[in-house]
Amino acid sequence: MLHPQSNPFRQCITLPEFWDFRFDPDDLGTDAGWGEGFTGGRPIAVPASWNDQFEDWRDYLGPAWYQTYFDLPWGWEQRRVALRFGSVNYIAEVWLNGMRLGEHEGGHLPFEFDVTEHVRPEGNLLVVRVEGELAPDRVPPGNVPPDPLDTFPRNKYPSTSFDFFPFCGIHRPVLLYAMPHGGIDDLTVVTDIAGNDGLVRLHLEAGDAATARLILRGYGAEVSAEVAVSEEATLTVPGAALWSPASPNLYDLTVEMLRDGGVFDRYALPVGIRTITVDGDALLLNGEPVKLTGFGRHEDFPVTGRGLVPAVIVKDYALMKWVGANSFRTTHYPYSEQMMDLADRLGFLVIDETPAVGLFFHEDGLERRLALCRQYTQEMIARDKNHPSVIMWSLANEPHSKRPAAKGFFRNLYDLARSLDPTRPVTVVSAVGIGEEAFEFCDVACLNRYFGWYTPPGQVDEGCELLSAELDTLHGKYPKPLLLTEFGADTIPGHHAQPPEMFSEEYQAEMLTRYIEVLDSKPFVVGQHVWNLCDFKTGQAVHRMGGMNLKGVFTRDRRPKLAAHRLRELWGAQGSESA
Ligand code: GCB
Repeated sequence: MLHPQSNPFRQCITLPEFWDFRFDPDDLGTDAGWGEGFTGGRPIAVPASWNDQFEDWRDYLGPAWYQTYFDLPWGWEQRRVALRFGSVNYIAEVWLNGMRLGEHEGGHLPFEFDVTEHVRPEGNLLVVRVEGELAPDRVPPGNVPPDPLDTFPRNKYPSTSFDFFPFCGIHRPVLLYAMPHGGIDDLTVVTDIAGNDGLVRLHLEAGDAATARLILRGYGAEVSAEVAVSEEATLTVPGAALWSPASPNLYDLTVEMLRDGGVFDRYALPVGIRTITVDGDALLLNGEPVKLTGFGRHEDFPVTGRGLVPAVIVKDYALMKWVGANSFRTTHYPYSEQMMDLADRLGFLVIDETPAVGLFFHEDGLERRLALCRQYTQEMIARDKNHPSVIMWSLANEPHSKRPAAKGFFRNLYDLARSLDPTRPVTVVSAVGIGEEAFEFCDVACLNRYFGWYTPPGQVDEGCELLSAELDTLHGKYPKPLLLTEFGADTIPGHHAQPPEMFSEEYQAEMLTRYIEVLDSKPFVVGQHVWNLCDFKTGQAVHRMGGMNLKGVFTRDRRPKLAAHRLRELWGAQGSESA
């Protein structure tokens, strides 16, 4: 699924930043015909969650309605026109000029409608009903009955089965875009290395049985080819400048569609030539072992909630560079396309995770949850397959996999991911550890651990011994690369204690330091991701002071705690990027 772009053949506009908005707590809107337009709305910002924009509606997750008007830009009447939503959490139902276009389930991934037949030159009315209730047969699930097998039930309000606030609303831009009829629909790029040559394999999908011209430029090279649309094409780049965190080299690929001797469509894509493979215990980037340092993170910021804030993205990359991180996991859902584009440019390695967090395996609703997970896996790979920064797909975070159904569930998803993308390793991020049967077939094992925090609390020494022993046991059973994808401690900024004690800045710094010593001592551990880059909003719970998870090494407003300075020493950051 290509991200819309503007050039002489395509045009993309963003719909306005203020829409009309109504909460609908009694769910009257559908029967009252609000899809054809409603009155009495108040202004709301798009993109942004609704929860923090108004007083008194923070915890409201039920139905709400958005509407906006737009005119078509000049010259669009002859074009194919589509309407694209970057992310709406959780269910979106969409009407254009009173006509229901359809609906989409699941936040964090884009969806679009071909509206060529329904748009008017002017006075278009777009209405969206959004609803984000928590339910056991949704993914991620909520309002799940307690599981007797769960040794650490954590009650929260709202009752999520995950540890972040269930923000609702239109979270990423809504785009309207025009393309030529019969133009480029999709493009898949896979890169490889042969000696000093870079190989760029392309598969193009387009409406017309036409010819395409491919041109790859950069680093003194220009390679081109003309191919029939359905054909696989390979461009060979002699002496290729490979993509890596140290040198995030990106070539400019231009695809032009040709008809009657002229160009009628064009799409440009940055291409990073690199390989990512697993060999024994090692993760290899361009054939060389790579070790990941970095974080889990959240799309989370005051007032805007989970809405896209480009300045926060830039800031977070600057913070990650400053501490010496080279990677992150998109915990616990795919991040914005803007975030992924910058990962390519700035040379970050990304473990791209579906929104499947907190899965459980009671028979009730299981089939529906599997269907949703398959949908998310497909949508995520379709969206992100061309990013050199994406080095791994994560099918889920911390599934409650102690029931037998879990193994078949993940085998199904693993096979799907590998069939859609045979080039990248696939993983499941586990809190279960040795009993995580998906580790048998996953290419890499990812583990989250909080020894010295939740259990045993306050004891870093014991925690590190447990960690060390468990890593060895896991690796003994699953001889493959292992990543510690979460470890950390809640920390109140400004709270100090000597000797270190829980919630003090010293405890967090100490715990991370000691964990990193253990991880560095195990050659099969190829990655260390601290939980979390920044403090973030959660529901209310006894273990979530002020409705916040405080495991950030930066505060929610991005100020460093002691641990951020410590990581900078440990990970050897050379200093922030020059201006
Ligand atoms: C985890 C979860 C993460 C939580 C974290 C915690 O294992 O994956 O979503 O926020 O623990 O702080 O408890």
